Amino acid sequence: MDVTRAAAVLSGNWLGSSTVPSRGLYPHQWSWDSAFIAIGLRHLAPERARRELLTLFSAQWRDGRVPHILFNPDTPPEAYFPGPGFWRAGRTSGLIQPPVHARAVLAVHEAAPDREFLATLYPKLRAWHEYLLGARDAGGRGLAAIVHPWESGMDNSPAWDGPLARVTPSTGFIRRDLTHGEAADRPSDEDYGRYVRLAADYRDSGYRDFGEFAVEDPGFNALLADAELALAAIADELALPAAAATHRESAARVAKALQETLWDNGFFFARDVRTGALTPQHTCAGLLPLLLPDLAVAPALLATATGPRFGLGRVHGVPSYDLTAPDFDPARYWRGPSWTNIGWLLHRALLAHGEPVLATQLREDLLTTAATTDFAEYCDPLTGAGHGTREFSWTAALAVDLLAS
Ligand code: 2M8
Repeated sequence: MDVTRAAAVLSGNWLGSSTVPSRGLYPHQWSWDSAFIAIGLRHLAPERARRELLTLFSAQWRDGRVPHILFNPDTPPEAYFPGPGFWRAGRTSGLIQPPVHARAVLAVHEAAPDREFLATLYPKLRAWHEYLLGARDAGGRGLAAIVHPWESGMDNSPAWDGPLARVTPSTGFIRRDLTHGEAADRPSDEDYGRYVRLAADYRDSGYRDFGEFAVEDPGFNALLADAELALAAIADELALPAAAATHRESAARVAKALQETLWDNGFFFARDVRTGALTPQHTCAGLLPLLLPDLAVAPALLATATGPRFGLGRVHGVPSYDLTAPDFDPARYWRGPSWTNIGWLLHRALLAHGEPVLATQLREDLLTTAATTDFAEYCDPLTGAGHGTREFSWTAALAVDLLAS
């Protein structure tokens, strides 16, 4: 893959102080996208990588949450729904996304050391994690709960079908995503109606209450434990050894809660906090605890990753959903296709668990697919065909990072 093409995608999507995931479908700044984008940008333009993250954290709420969208004031309000008017939260939405930011901040610093950048972001990252481990512990199990499928980053995952079934879909709004995306690649109208209903109810509660949807997601919480480890490394860099120890203890607590409460029969499943039951679907979120270096069940989880359900090493990328499930769909949003960010995370996880051959194979495949699909948002794991929008920022950014690794 040619790094200049990936760099051109990132420059084309740069707005001056942040990067849009894509010019058409996602014309604002998204939280976890920005973290992945910074991880790539650090090799091309560290100043832009730092700016990307500083801009996002300039929108952090007083309660510590980092909003999932920071709206660009120059983008017309009708370009994306639900836009700023819907959320009634100033320039942001009121939801969150997975906490991959500490890992990104550390990575940016490692590529281009800047103590001031670390010192500025450390307290903000701490407040962010404290919000997740405090206000979001809906189940009292030491895990953060998400209150909307969009908070998982895996919006349309089949794991949300059960909890979402309780939600009455909203009607009477205009979807903007279908202007840019194929209907067969995107969530159904009914699911979209449920997303809008949940977001409106949460907004009307003042962004405080746990409503009909409250879920402990293994992907979100594995990323939180990984983020606490990154924060520990940041605290070490800042010569704060006591704080570093606290972050390591916190990472260990989340990892323990994951293992004790979401691991069942060889896999990590999401828990529906309302019913207390685990959701039965095998999704790629259940593979993310492999990021944790001391994971006792790593051999069993690796066996599932390379077995028939995810076919790691025999398919393109990491399928977002169980290849053997009757409702596996290779093209529809988070219900089967492979996404570069999940592949990039699994690449790291494979290296951490002594699987360098599989990691190299995955890396080669991610780079080839990024190039052949014009940096597609996601791809068919069986054929490698691109789906969703093209010139997608995190596909380009993470390809840059894989090239440099
Ligand atoms: C997708 O989510 C947004 C809502 O946040 C959407 O569908 O409009 C997801 O793939 C999410 O993970 C991603 O951050 C976002 C922007 O790329 O798009």
